Amino acid sequence: MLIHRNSGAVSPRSSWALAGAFLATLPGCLSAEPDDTEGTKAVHERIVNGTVPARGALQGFGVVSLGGCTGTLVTNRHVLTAHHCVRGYDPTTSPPWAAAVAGPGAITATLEAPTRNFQAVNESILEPPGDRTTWTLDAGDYSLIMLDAPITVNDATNLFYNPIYSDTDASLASQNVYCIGYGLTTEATGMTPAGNGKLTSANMTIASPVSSGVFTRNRSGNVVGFAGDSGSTCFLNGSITGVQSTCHCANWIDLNGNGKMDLWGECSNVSYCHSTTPSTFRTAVEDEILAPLQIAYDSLPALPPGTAAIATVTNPRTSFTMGVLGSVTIPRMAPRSGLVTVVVDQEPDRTMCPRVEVEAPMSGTAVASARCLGDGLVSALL
Ligand SMILES: [Ca+2]
Repeated sequence: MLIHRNSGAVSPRSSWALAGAFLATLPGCLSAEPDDTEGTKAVHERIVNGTVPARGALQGFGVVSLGGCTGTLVTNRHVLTAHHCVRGYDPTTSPPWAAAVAGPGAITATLEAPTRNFQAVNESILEPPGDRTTWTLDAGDYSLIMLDAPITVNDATNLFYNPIYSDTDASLASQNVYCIGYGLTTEATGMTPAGNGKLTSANMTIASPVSSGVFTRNRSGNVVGFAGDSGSTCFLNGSITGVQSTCHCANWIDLNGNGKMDLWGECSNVSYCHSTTPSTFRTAVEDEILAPLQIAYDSLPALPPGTAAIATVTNPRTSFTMGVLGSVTIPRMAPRSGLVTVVVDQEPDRTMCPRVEVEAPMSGTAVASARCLGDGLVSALL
């Protein structure tokens, strides 16, 4: 057997200290060089001692597996995850960030539904501002994946939207949140490496205070994030609160006897995890995913200026009423890939206005335009 417990030339205590110095900032993600030692996929962070849901029971949260990391659908075609999940990160190199981001098709997002999985791959990736010399873990460790096709959620391909928490970062302090991730669920024990990754959820508390773009979730009730949960979020009242970046391994077992800690398979105790806060990514993500919405109805025959036609406008993010005769463009309004519907509830007298459905494009403006017809024309056309 090649398995040893706290063995090797280096004493466990000094190894622990050395490891600790590194571990506080180590991400646990697929793209950060999986470790195949002893057949272990040391990887990615995941919830320990959480709840395993029935298959597909959590699909409405839009949490996807990224094959070693976790992501969260913001729309049917956008996945929020950690930056180190889309660009390799190796703390032993300088700079630690890999030269290239994952190319198109390199990352598969998988959503578990009750009877099958839905998948799509990355078409492009939005990275944080900066470059290899300025990017960091923890604060600012986020990316947005644009998928090549929509992922079906609750039987629809264009109705999904996960809002990003809109209040201040500081207001997250002490909040109880609902966390979902695909990370490992068991820590290393005795002769068994950490592993058993699968979709798991848990209620956790955000530590106080929240500042500098980072929040912490401490181990509590023996529940804590772990490798493979990287990129995952926790929900508060249905909103995305953050993106998990790093976890701290407080103790480990030298299962392969090489005198050093091999993440994450040898980690026997995770004490806390860090997430980047909404303020670090909210604007960049919303700029990317929210299309301007132009609504323009005219009429035939032309109606006098000031004639009202009031419509209900609905998209996956919001619903509101507005006058639709004439043309107006509303910035940052329609989730891209999402369905916009315009239903005219109050038509001008003796006029019929059609309902419009349009899918917001992945770039450019979403346009909902139509023509209201006077009743003389309607009967003539019929
Ligand atoms: Ca080892």
